[in-house]
Amino acid sequence: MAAFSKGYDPALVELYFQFGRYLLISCSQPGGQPSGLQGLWNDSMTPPWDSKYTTNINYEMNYWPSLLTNLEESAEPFISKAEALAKTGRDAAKMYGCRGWTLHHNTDIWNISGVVDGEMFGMWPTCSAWLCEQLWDMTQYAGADYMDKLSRVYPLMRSACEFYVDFLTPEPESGYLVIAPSFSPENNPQIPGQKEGFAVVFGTSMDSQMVSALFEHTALAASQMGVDKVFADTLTAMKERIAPIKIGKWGQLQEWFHDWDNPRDHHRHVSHLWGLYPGSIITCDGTPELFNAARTSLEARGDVSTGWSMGWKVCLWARLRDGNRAFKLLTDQLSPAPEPGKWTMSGGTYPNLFDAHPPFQIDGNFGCCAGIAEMLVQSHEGYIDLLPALPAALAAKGSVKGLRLRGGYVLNELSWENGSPVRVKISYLGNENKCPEVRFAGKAYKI
Ligand code: FUC
Repeated sequence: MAAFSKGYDPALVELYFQFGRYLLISCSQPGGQPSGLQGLWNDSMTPPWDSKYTTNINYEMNYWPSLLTNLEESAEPFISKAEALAKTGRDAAKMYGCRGWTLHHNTDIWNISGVVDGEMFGMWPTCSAWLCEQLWDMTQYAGADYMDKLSRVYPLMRSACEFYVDFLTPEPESGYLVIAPSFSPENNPQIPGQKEGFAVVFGTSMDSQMVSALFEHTALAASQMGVDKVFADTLTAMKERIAPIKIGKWGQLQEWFHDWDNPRDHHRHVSHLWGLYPGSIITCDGTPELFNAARTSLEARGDVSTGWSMGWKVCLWARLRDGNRAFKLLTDQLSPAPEPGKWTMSGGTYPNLFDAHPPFQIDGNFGCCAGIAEMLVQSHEGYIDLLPALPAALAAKGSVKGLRLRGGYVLNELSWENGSPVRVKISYLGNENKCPEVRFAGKAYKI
């Protein structure tokens, strides 16, 4: 591993990818608990962050590889915990006088849903939107059993939307609907000239992105299921009034409602880029200006950070179709971590290939695993994009088989030489003879 950054050994990338899959198989089985911060492997009675489920990035990242890398069974504990949280989360919604359910930045094995820890962490009331968006995305990998998968998660999505219908409030000057109070997870605006920091704000970009996406997808799900037409129309109308994603004075995708982003802010959370990844509302084809602004923001945020932050950045640079930068982040993460026991924000990997926050935190393994797959194939823009972010270090020759794709497809085989596909085999998870649109380097192919 110490030599990896000098030699780029593709076999280590393959080992690290398969190790991520192996870890997910090992720590998330149907009938068991979902993967916590240390998977299942916590040996302390006073573990880091109580060995719980931090739900403002870490818990969700643990499941980014589950459908994509063909480990659907591993997602069962994630789905069943969401069903439990949709019950306890009704108490959190009632705390705000709202219907439905929500969740804040942290939960545990008893599925607590209220505000916990300090105000810099706890006052974030939009986690039900993130969990439901991830459940929705999981259904998009289904083939012939799509309606079965959708009908299981739709009630959770609908109930979460009830919370936001009640919780959204008009911002006085613009009239845009915003989430308030809230903040952009664990970050605070560093406004030049403003002495005192503050964290609790309204209308953060992440909140607006996730709630907008949830309204759109829940309305779509309702129409696919032929239910809740009036409620779906309400969601569609309210979505149009939610504060838009904005581009600020230095060309950045704004993290805050106002143009407060500091280009020297290197915070580990990149929450305002949720819509680029794991969301799919900021795309090259669909929203090119936001796509470019997201790159500007990610560039300014910097590279080296905690292990999970670098895992997220591997995925983000892959979505930006910059394979070499994604690989650079992978190299930053696949470098020796400080000795165990140290608490820093420097990421890296321990000799046993476990991710380091530091200390040990398993989410970086899963973020990088998903990111490696994202370099090789993407399916979030309505077509299958082959080798969208293939790093030069892996371009000479390679192959992958068995990745799952949205639309109900399986990439049975993809092999490449000198950066171009030489053999592609795709099948549909059902009896219909469905043929997807397939692209490589921007050109469409019928297969
Ligand atoms: C969030 C992150 C920290 C850490 C903790 C478990 O608070 O900001 O870096 O990963 O979760």
